[in-house]
Amino acid sequence: MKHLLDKPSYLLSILAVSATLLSLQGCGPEFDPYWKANKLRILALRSDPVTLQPGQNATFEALISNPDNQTLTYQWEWCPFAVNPQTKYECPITREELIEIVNQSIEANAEAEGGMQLPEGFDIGALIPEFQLGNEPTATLSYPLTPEFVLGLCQGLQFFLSESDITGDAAVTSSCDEGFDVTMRFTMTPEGGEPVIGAKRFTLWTGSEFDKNQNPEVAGIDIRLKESADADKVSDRLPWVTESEALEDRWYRIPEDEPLPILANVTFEVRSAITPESVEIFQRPAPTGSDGERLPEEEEGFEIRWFVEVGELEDSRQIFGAETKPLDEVAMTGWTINYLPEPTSDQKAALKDGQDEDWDLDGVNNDADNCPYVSNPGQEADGCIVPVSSVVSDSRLGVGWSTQRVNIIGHESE
Ligand SMILES: [Ca+2]
Ligand SMILES: [Ca+2]
Ligand SMILES: [Ca+2]
Repeated sequence: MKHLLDKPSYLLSILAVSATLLSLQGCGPEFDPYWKANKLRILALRSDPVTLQPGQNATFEALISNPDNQTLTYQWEWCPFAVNPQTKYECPITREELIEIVNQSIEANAEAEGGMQLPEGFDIGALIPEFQLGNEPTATLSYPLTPEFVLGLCQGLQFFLSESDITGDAAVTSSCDEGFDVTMRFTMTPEGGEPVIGAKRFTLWTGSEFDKNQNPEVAGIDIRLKESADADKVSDRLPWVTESEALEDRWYRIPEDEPLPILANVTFEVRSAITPESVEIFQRPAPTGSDGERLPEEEEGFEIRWFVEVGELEDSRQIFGAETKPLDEVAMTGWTINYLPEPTSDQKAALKDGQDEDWDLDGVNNDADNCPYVSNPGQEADGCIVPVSSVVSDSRLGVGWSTQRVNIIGHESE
C-alpha cells in the first residue's frame, strides 16, 4: 500500500504554501500591519477540545474583528482532509464520495489483517457526520463512532489519496496512529460583501496515549503603565492606575464586564494571563528508523499574538519556548494610542483634501468628533470603546485567547 509518507516533497509543498498564505492574510489593500484589527477579519479559530475523543463534542469558535459591526452570516463545514488555502479550503470530496471511499476501502481491506471490519449491513453513512455544521456563530461536532472506526477512516483516506488525482488540494495525516487531523472551515459573509474564509485543523483521536493535547488557557488581560513615573500625570483621570501602582508588579486585570478607561499618548503594557498549567509536556514520535518510538519529553512552545483596532504595538508576536524569557515577559507588549492635535507630516500625506483636522479619517473633524482617536463615522456613543486581543497557539493545534475592552476617555497632551 502506498502512503503519503512516501511523498514527503508533496507534504512539504503543502506546508510551505500554507505558511506563505498565512503570512499574507494580514496584508490588506492598505498594507496595514498584521496586528491591526481595523477591518472585518478572522483573527483565530479554536476547537475545544482540540483532540476530540469518543463521547465528546467539539465546539468551534471564531475570534473575529468586526469594527464596523457589520451584519454577518456564518457557515461551518468540516472536511476529512488537510485542505489548501489556495483553494479557499474547499473540501475536495463530498460526504457521499467519502462514504463511497470508505465502502471501497472496507472491501479492499476486508481480507487484510487489522483491516477495518464491520458487521454485515452496517450503514457507514449513518456514522459519518454531515459536513455542513450550521450557520450559528459557533458549531459543534460529535466524535464519529469508535477510535477503531476513525483509524480505519484515516487509513482508508490515505490509500484513496495515494491512488487519486487530487494533487495539491488536500493531504491526509501522515501517521494515522498519532490521531486523524481534519479541517473545520469557517465562512463569514457581510451583507452585500465578499465572504471571509478561514480554517482550523483539529484531531480525531485514534487511540494513542500520547495524543491528548489541551488548548492553552488565557485567563484574561492585565494592563499597567509602562513608566511608573507617568502615574502622577494620569491617576486623577484613571483611578485604577493608583490601585495598580500599589500592587506587586503593578499588573491590573482588565474587568470582563466593563471597559477599562485609558488615555491616548501614554504607553501601557498589556500582558496575556496565560495559566502556567497551559505549558504541557509532550513527546513527539521518533523519526522512522531511529531507536525507540518517542523522542524525549519536551515543553510546548507558544506563539503569542496581539491584535488591536487602534494604536501601535511594540511587539505583536512573541515566541515562548525552551531557553526563552519567562512566560509572563514573553506574553507582554507595549501599546500606545498616539494622538496629536496636529498630524505629523507623514500623517498629513495620508490625509485627503479637507481632512487635515480629521485625524482618524472618519469624516468628522477632531473638534466635533465624539471620539477623535477611533474612526467612527456614525458617531456611536461607545465609539471610544475598543478591543484588545491576545491569541496563544501551542504549535500542536491548541489555541486560546482573551479579548477585553478599553475606553479611550481622553489624551495626555504634551
Ligand atoms: Ca497544549
Ligand atoms: Ca474624526
Ligand atoms: Ca472618530
